[in-house]
Parts: sequence; C-alpha cells; structure tokens
Amino acid sequence: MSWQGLIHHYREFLPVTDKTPVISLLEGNTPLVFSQDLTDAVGPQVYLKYEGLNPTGSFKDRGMTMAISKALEKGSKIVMCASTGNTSASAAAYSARSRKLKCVVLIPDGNIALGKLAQAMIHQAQVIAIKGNFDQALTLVKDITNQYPVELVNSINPYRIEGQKTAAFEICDTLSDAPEFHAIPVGNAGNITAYWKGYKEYKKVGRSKGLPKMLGFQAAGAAPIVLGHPVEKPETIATAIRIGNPASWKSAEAARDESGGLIDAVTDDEILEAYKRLAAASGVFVEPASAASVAGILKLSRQGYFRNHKKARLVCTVTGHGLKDPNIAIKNITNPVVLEADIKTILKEIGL
Ligand code: AN7
Repeated sequence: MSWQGLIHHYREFLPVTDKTPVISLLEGNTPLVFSQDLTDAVGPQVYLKYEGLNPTGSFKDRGMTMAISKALEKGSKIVMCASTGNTSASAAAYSARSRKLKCVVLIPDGNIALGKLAQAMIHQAQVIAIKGNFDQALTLVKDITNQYPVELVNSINPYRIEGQKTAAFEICDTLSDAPEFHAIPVGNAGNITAYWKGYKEYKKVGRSKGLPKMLGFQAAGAAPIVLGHPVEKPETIATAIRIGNPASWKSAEAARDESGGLIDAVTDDEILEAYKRLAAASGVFVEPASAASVAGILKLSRQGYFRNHKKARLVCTVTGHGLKDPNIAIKNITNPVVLEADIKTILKEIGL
C-alpha cells in the first residue's frame, strides 16, 4: 500500500487511538541517501537522512502531525509556538490542514530565513516578530500557554518527540539495523532526544540490534551544551539553531552520555564549507543548520575519530531544505555571466 504518513505506519509505537483525528500531509518515509563524496572524506559509509523532503521542507513535520492531531483530540482551539522558522512553518501548515485550529507563532525579528516566514504567512498563521531572540520567545510562549487554554507545540510538547523518533525507526528499517554513528545538528535539542528515544525503543522490541553513538553539533556562536552554560546572545548564520538555552538540554546530554557519543561545536565557516560541499558533491541542497551535522563529521574525521571505522555506517540527519534560506545560497554563489543571445559568444564562454 502507498505511504499514508508516519502515524499510520508506526501507530503501534505512538500514543494514538482510533479516536485520534489524524492530521497528516503524508510526512516521513524520507530517503536515506548514500554519499560517496562524504564516505571518501570521512571513512565510514555515510548516509544522509534527507529530512528536507518532508511536506513543509523540514523534520518538524514528523512531530507536528502528532502534536496537531493530539491538540485536536483534546479539543484545543489555538496552538502556539516560538520558532527559529521551521517549527512555525510546520505548525502553520498542519493547523491550516486541520481547518479548526488557529496558529500563533512568535519569531525573533530579523533572524528567520525568508522561506520559512513565507510559509508561516501563506498558511495563515498569526505571526508575531518579537524584539528578542528565540529563547525569549519560548519563555513568553511557555508563560502564555501555562495561563491560557492554548496548546504549546514546541518540542517540550512530548507528542513532538514521539513523532520525531520515527526517523530513527525508518533508518533501522532501511539499513536492517541501527547505524554505528548518528550525526545531527542541535538547537533546542528536541531532535537528538527524539532519535535516541527511537533507537532505544526499536532495539527493545527487537527490530534492531545495535545502538548508534550520537554525535550532536551546535554552531560555535550558539553552543551552550558544549560550553556548559546558557549563551545569552547566540549568534550564527545557521539561524535555525541560533538558540542559547535549549529546552531539551538534559535529555540531549543523556543521549550523548548513554550512547558514548559527543556534542561538539562547528564554526560558521565550517558550516558554510559543508553546506557548499553537500550541494556540489552530493547533490543535496540543505539549509545551513542542517550542514552542521556534516561539518561535524568532517571535523571529527580530521581529528582521526573515525580511524578503524571504515566498515561502520554513519547517518547524518540533514534537517531542512536549502530553499528555506535562499539569501544564504545567493550570498555564496557568484552571479551568472550575462551574454548576448548569440551562439558563437555562448560556445566561446563554455569552451566548446
Ligand atoms: C533545520 O524551528 O528550533 O535541536 O523553532 O530548523 O530539535 O531544535 C528549529 C530547529 C536543526 C535543531 N535543523 O533541532 C524551530 C527550531 C533545522 C532546524 C534544528 C532546527 P532541535
């Protein structure tokens, strides 16, 4: 049967019943793309979990199908989130699809990528830009949703994590086991928490045998978990992970420590290098935050971390599509040449 969305496919692992009104855009079932270029560069067999191919262009749809379905089941009328962009795009789309829920989003003014803002607006969310950063927006949303009958759909909502853990299931189903390593960007730290939960649950029921070492990567200017303290003024070109006080801090550390992995930082230059390399040599266009996972494995490889792991499998989650942030792409290319519409001139330019 054709794919009917992750709630349908992984129902036995999710807190839903026959009474749950499922709001789905057929999210999940994303490709696990082998990368020869990155395999050659780092050692282990590298696969990209291409989450930009979800309906709204990011992994957030996995959590949002759950959070929105459960909000409807509960009888909520309004959902709310703080967002660096992708959560708002996803919450707006799934709320629109419910045809019942009003969606309100708080975003940090001037620091969300153009594509994401367009998505939240076109799906008719009420978008409020605050003069502050993501962490301040999340504090406001927590206060409001504690005091009013408004459902919070950030990843502190446990249904978000439940939906997102299905990405780990899909990887195990495709590889017939868990990989040895899993690299992932870390912002608010919900996704690393979700993957680790998913890997553990699959192993427990015997659908996989191993567990990966979880390798999380923060942007150097927004690396509270690496530094061991909140960052008051986080800064990075990877606006999706411009977060100084992650909500799932503790569970990200647990994923790191239980798995024997690590959480490290990558600079904006390293992120941009990986971003360009993914597009140029793997054919995969991601947004800058997603490239943090790839920047991270390139860094670890330079340090010899993967020595003696040539046969291992390493999955990198690339979390959001490159078209989300067209401005960054345009800043990193040279403008095309403009020539007369004349065949000789064009052939000369091509070198034919
Ligand atoms: C592309 O949309 O926090 O560590 O408000 O959009 O689970 O937060 C986005 C996060 C990585 C980090 N890659 O994931 C939001 C938001 C992309 C993202 C992350 C985000 P978490």
